[in-house]
Amino acid sequence: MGRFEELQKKIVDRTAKVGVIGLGYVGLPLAVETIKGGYTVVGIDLHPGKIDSLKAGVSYVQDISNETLQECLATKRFYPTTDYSVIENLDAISICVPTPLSPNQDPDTSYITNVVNQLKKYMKQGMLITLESTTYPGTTEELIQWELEKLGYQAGEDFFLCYSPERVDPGNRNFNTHNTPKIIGGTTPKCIELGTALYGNLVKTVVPVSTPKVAEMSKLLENTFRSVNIAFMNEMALMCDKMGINVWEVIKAASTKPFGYMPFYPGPGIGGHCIPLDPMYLSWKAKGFRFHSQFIDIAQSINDSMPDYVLHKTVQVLNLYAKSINSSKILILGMAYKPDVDDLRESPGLELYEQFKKNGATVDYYDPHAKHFVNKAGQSVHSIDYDLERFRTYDCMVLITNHKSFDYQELADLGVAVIDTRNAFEGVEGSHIYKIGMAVSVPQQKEIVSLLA
Ligand code: SAJ
Repeated sequence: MGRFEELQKKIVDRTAKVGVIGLGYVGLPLAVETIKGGYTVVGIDLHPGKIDSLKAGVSYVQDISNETLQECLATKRFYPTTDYSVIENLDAISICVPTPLSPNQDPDTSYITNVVNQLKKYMKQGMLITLESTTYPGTTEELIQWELEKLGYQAGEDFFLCYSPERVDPGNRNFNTHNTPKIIGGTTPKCIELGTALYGNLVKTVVPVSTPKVAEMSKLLENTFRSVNIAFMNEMALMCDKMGINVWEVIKAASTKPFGYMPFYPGPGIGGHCIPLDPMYLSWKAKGFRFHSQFIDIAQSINDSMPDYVLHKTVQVLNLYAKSINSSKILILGMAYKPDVDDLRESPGLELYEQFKKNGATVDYYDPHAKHFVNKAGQSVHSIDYDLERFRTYDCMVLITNHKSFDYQELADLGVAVIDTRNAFEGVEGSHIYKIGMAVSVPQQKEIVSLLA
């Protein structure tokens, strides 16, 4: 029996031992689905703390409950470890490690390369290797296939290689690893057949495509699509502000179109582990082909400029009350990068915190999910408590993240000037509520007096 047939049989009869490398918000849910699929799973992660937590049945991933984790441990088919040498006993591995950007916005594929170096030491012939980390088209071929073939192995014969982009949306209550269609591209038809067979036992729908590059590019298309459309809405907000039109009402009206339109919304900028980063992977790789993606570059510059616009809007509003940002007290409401998550990565709120401070304001924040962060000065900054009497003492409140748990009427009733960057206060009355994408007109002198009253 050849290597292909042997692995195919192990996938069908569930005797294949599967490794998941990288146990974060992508890898841990994938490990859980693989265990539910009937396989023995070895979870490998660099961080001993994560492994200890998993062994103790305590989840650190928002979408995996302790109960689910403990059920996995109870099957006696889940082995968390920091030891890469277990790879030599595995039949398949999925690589779910981070792909961040370097300080100068270039792809940082060092996590993938580190895994490949371990594979070179421990991989056994006949195994299926699937990369899931979001990355530029060509990564699977250049950083995995070519590296392993230097050892004399042949992809599609001595090992089988696929790329299957993660589509995990943390906090999404409707879509999860199991029910989100999974694209998978393989180096050869046999690779695709084995990848499709394994993932077909883990998730509801598998979408085979011809090559890893097609799969890599499809993921970047998905997220660049979002970045460009969000940037367009941000530009519409800037335009409507200049033209004295309410961008939120405009978007609401356009959203009534039942076809040929898809709503996106302006905001204080874009955060998270995907949208700010993924398009940079694509534009970086395209430049190597002397192709400069104007959409990606323009979208990045518009999205990155939004914190400056929110700062300007805050200065405008304080000015209405004859206040200077310097020595004002500002409260940021919501610091996480999107509603109802505790993730602060790339959150525009962090940039605004720094800008408000740089302009002499005293800045605090309240976020029931994202409890603390380390600012640029290296100081640990903690969310203040939900204390309405204390909230009244601020000169303005800047709503950055529209968590569902906020009581917007209660906050509006404080009478403190609000700069709303998400239209979170929609339907809440109050002349002291100002929104991005809407002009702030300085009232006539007598009106200022009443504002100050
Ligand atoms: N944002 C806007 N306006 C919008 C939508 C988002 O300003 O209209 C901002 C958000 O506040 C956030 C950033 O953009 O700061 C990214 O938001 P996101 O909704 O794209 O959330 P992410 O980063 O968690 O994106 C993930 C992605 N999932 C994967 O990459 C697997 C993305 O592909 C999903 O489409 C997205 O979740 C989703 O639909 O929620």
